[in-house]
Amino acid sequence: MKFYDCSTAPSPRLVRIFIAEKGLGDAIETIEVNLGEQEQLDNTFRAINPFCTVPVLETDAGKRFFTSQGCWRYLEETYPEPALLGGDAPERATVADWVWRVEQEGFLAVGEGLRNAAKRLANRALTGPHNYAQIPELAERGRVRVGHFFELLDRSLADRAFLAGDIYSAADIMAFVTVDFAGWLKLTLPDDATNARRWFDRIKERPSSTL
Ligand SMILES: N[C@@H](CCC(=O)N[C@@H](CS)C(=O)NCC(=O)O)C(=O)O
Repeated sequence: MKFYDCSTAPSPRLVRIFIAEKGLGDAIETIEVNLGEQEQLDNTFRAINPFCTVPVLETDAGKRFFTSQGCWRYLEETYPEPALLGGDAPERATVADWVWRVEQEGFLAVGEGLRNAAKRLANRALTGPHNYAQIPELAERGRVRVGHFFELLDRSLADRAFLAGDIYSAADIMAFVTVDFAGWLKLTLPDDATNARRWFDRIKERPSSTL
């Protein structure tokens, strides 16, 4: 299997951590795509992924998956243990609920804040093959939404160890990567978000968190 990665970017990090948690680090060849040099827009990479984004996972049979959640799904079905997308049906549905919520209200909010403000991303306000102009109001809105996401995290973790329940899951991976990603906007979990801070420190102890 091949994994097209960018070591500095948050979306492929979602898959990097998932691969490590499955214990598959040595079984997968990693190919670095330099987003700083805009390699994702080169014809060579477009031939691999016409959507011009990482991560991409390629099976030995040449089948490719173009989103972190597609990559997760393939890895989970192929290597079920440890389950990261939930064990039984209610758990799987709960993990899916949380992954959606964290992506929409956290990950994309940080992206909105960053991509509509960073000078190096002028005209690249959205990822993909098309150029879009930045909208400064969206940068501001993204920052406000991140604050609301932090509040949601803290509230949700008041009565449980992990986002989807008692077991670490892909929802925690997405939320952990999102909190780190928010650091790019110099936004951090507030001091009084004690539940979210406790959860964050616990995830940080996992060896995969450094990837
Ligand atoms: N929802 C997609 C998002 C993929 C994505 O946007 N990846 C970013 C890196 S975090 C990218 O490839 N950016 C290329 C660009 O900025 O043009 C996923 O989870 O795979």
